[in-house]
Amino acid sequence: MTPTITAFENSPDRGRGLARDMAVRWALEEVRQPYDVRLVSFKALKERAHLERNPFGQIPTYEEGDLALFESGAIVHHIAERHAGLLPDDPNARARAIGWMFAALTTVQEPIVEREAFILMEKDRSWYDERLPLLDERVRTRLSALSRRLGDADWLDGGFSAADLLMVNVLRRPAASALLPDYPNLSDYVARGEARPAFKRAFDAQYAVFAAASAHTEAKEEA
Ligand code: GTB
Repeated sequence: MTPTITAFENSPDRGRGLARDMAVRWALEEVRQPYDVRLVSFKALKERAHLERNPFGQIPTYEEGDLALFESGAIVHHIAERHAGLLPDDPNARARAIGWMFAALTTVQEPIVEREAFILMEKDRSWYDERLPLLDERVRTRLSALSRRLGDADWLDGGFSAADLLMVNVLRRPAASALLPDYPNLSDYVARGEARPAFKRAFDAQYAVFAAASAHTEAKEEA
């Protein structure tokens, strides 16, 4: 059965593949599972039909037969459980990979999202210049530890897994990528993830949505 995911009809990231449908698209592409996409407007996110899919009124969601899921991490985990290739078979290695999935979405992502929200919402505040270095430092604490652990390995724990997929996705967020040049092995790690054919297919698919929406807007403006 072909799953259906949701994504922004008009993503504010302008086709940069930063919204969280990207992780789900990437996972589906890694396992070569075709999927349909239901594009949702900001207004529709908060309407009943979508709130039944996700009570928080967010994308991405995932529907497959009787199953409806929300939370990108849970969706990627589900895809990884159902298909070969995204989690190791060895039980201990699998448990560690799942641990790294949580680490990406909690320990590493939290300070990154905090920095991002601060830049977005408090740029004009008097305390901005004083507080930003503190938030930078919190992100750096995580990036330093991650960089030390990764060392010169290609991936977090053996072969590429759903954990790398989520971690690369987190490191691609602007608030992390701005600091990444100080961690060359992490920059290389992200580049390795982005070089995967499945990543490229996922990126192109989400970019096509942005390109179509832009063409539509331009045509309306010219009319
Ligand atoms: N924990 C949830 C998950 O991982 O699935 C978080 C989902 C989430 O944050 N969804 C966002 C959303 O639907 C879109 S991705 N927001 C609408 C709302 O809350 O009303 C977050 C996002 C949005 C935009 C960019 N960007 O423009 O760069 C990046 C990330």
